[in-house]
Formats: sequence, C-alpha cells, structure tokens
Amino acid sequence: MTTRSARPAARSAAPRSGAPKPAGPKSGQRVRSSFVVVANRLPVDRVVLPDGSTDWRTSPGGLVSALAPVMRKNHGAWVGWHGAADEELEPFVDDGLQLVPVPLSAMEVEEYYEGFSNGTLWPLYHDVVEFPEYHREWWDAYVKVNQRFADAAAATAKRNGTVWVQDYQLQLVPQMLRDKRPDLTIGFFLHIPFPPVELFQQLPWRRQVLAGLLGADLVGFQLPGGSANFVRLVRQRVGLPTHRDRIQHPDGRETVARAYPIAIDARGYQELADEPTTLARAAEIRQDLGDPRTVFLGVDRLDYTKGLKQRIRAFGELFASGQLDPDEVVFVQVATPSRERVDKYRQLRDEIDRLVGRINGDLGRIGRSPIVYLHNSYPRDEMAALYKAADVMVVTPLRDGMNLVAKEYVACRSDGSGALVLSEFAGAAQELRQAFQVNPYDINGMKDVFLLADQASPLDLRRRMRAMRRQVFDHDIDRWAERYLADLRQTRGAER
Ligand code: ADQ
Repeated sequence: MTTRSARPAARSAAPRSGAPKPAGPKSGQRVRSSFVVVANRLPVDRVVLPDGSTDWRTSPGGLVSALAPVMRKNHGAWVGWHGAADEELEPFVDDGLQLVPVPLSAMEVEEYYEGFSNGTLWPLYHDVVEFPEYHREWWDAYVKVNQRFADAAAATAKRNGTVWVQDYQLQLVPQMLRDKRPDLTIGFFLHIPFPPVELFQQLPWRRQVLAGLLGADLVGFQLPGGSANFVRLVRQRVGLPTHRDRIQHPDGRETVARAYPIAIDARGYQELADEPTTLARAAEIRQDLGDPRTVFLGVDRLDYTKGLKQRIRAFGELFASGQLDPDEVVFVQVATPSRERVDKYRQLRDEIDRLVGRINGDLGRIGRSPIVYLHNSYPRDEMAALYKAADVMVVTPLRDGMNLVAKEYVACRSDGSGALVLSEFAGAAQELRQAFQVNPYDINGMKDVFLLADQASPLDLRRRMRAMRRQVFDHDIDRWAERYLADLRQTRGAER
C-alpha cells in the first residue's frame, strides 16, 4: 500500500484561533431564533491548539457542506451534538453560526448513534447491503435521545418559527416537537434513501418511525422514488388517506412528501478549483504520481455502501490482466475515516487495507504502485486540487442517497475535460445522465466502463461534461434550499 503526499486536514487546516470570538450567547443565556436546524452533529469539530486550549473548526461531510451557507444567510441556530460524550456545553457562536449543543452520554453514543442509527437504520435504508441489527435497547435510546433533541429545538425556536430537522438519526423529532410546539412550521429532510415497503417493514418500530416523520409539514427526500415509498407506507401501515404527495391527518392538517435532490455550491467549488494555487497543487499531485497518462480517482467516506471493495477489485483485475498499465495509469483512492468504533467499519477498513496491499504487492514496483490509497480527511482546497488532477472520477456506490462527490467533480472541471463514472444506484445518476453509468455489482461491466471512460475522445467527454455542468450549475445549493424552504412556508401558509 502506498501513502503518498497529500495534506491531511487534521494536521494542516489552521483552526480559527487567536482572534477574539464573535459576541455569542453568554454562559447560561438561551439562544432564540426563528430559523432552527436540528441535526445529529453540530457543523463543527473541536481542535486542540498548541498551547493546549481548544477551538472549533467547521467539519467536513455532506450535510455540513450543504447547510452552512444557508444558515449564515438566515441567521439561524443549529441544534446538535458537539461530538464529545459525557460533556455538557453552553450555546456558543462559531464563524457566524449560533450553535446549541445537545449532550450525549457514552452509552447513548453507543446505542442511539452507533447502534440504532448506524447499525439498524443505515443498512436497512441502503438496500440491506449489510444486515441491520434490531435491538430493543438501541430503540429505547433512540427514543430518549430524539426527545432530548426535540426539547432543545422547542426551547430554541421563537413563536411561529421554522424548524428544519435533518436525517435518519432524528426521525421521531418532528412529532415530538409538534406535541410541544404546535405553533411551529416543521420540515424534515432525509439525506439517505428511503427504502421500499418490502424492506422497511422489517423494522420492528416501523409505525413509530412513520408517525414521527408525520409530525412534519413537509418531508423531503432525495428522489421521487423515496417519497413514493413513504406515501405508500403511510397509506398501508398508518391507514391515513393520501392524494399524490399529500397525506391527510384526521385534524385537517396535511403532510407533504416531495423530492428535493440535494446540490452543492457549484460556483464556490469552481472558483476554488480555478485558483492558481489549486492549479499548481493539481500539477504537483500529478507530478508526485509520476506523471501518468491517466489518473483515476475515488473519494468516499470509508463505508460499505460506497462499493469500495468491488471498485478496487475491478482495478486490480484490469492492472493484473495488462488492460491497464501501471506505468501509465494510477488509481488514487481517498477514503475518509468514518464510524471507526462500529465493528463493520473496522472490518471494512482491514479488508480494504489487505486488498490494496495485495494488488500493490503483486503488481507494483519501486516508485510505482498501481493503487495509491489515502485513508485521511482533506481540506476543501486539497479536494479541489485532486478533482482537477483526475482524468476519470469513479463514483460507484452500491446505494447512495445522492453523492456530492460526483457533483463536486463536475463543478471543478471548468475546461470541460474529464470523465465521470457513476453508479446507477447513486441518487446523482438521475440528474447526471451523461455520466458513464455502471452497475457496481457487475465487476466485468465496471471494468469495461472504466476502459471506455479512459479511451473516450476529448470531444465526447466535453459534450458529456457540458451537459452535466449545466445541470449542476442550474441546480445549486442555494436553489435547493430556497425550493425546500419556499415549499415549507407554503404548506403551512395553506393551513393558516
Ligand atoms: P455522505 O455519505 O457523507 O453523505 P457524499 O454525498 O459523497 O456522502 O458527501 C461526502 C462529502 O464529504 C463531500 O462533500 C466530500 O467532498 C467530502 N469528503 C469526502 N471525502 C473527503 C475527504 N477525504 N476529505 C475531506 N472531505 C471529504 C450523505 C449521503 C449522501 C448525500 C449527502 C448529502 O449518504 O448520499 O449526498 O449526505 O445529502
């Protein structure tokens, strides 16, 4: 396995230190806002400075990349866990965001977060690519923690305010919040797929989860398929009447279920990618890789849904058969460390280490490894440089709600070059139709498409990239949030 130069975020990104903190809530003072986001995690990570003091740094990840700009624009408050167990923190302001920490005990992290959220819901909602585990103690912790988040949101939201709840960890919050604060407009957005009826009904607590979501005025999904699954389940399992995307409650209230495919800050990415320092860094990366003819790139959280094993196997076979020549081609796989305390994730990491080690051991030579594997998190400018340096981006999840990496790559290719290989099972495939689409379970099929993308004519690539760029730039993150929030206002407006 090779770990060549690239700059890990944890060591190189400078935390905001030294400068006085913006005036924030004083100790014990409550934050009140008419726009509140509730998510499992606050959008910051704590860093320890050389003098031993601590500060906060905006954390990477799909959800954070998507929501931070919207929050700043709306002077909102963000309710979420701050990432350390058994610690209570007062609300604070960081980088213009009002942050309201929700405490979790070590046991709750294990049962609510690692257990029910990531050991039950995550695999169940991703087509059962790993077996979901069902434990009653995990469910009990999920209920308890969801209530705590709902209580914190209820205490933060101003009268008649709007609360936007995020993702699968907090599906009970909408109804819990409505019980306490019927004056609020409540939105929910699910970042991961919503499974078909046949899979969802495995869940022993399926009715409670549906009832939790039904507390929202608007339930948003990545794709129309997810929203249709939800409406069908509500009809069958809860017995409420539905009409297209509307669900009628006995008290006259309505819940609307609709798709809002999440987007990125396309212009921001493009500008960053075109900065002279980024371009220089991209050239340096290629040089460090030995100036190969083709750089293939994969960038994923290290997660079993991302199809890493199948992808690496496909490359291993292409290198072994000589269809790809390690003297000319390199495959760079960046895998962000993720959920490292969960067993399945530890096992996956070991398997990937072994797989990459075996391929490089068999096929590499001094100074040349066919696969460059980087198990690290990087700052945005380094990510943009990697996207610029890559000729072919490979995004081949077994199932993915959307996949922002695919869109980020497209946004960075301002000269129209580059190829995107994209799994049919990523939500992004419904929008990026000109990508080279693959079925990630079909290793031979994937190998063919990797070769096809490598050999495609510059004209064909430019034509595909132009169409994908139009899509990504026309549907950016601002439009996504505006569309969702406008619909949310309307759902409630119609009732009042
Ligand atoms: P994720 O499963 O985390 O998100 P993805 O959409 O690809 O997947 O978002 C990953 C984000 O992390 C991207 O913005 C990417 O740039 C960043 N990232 C990845 N590797 C990195 C690294 N090594 N260093 C730094 N940053 C890195 C969930 C769902 C997705 C959905 C998003 C948003 O699973 O399907 O698209 O939420 O809704």
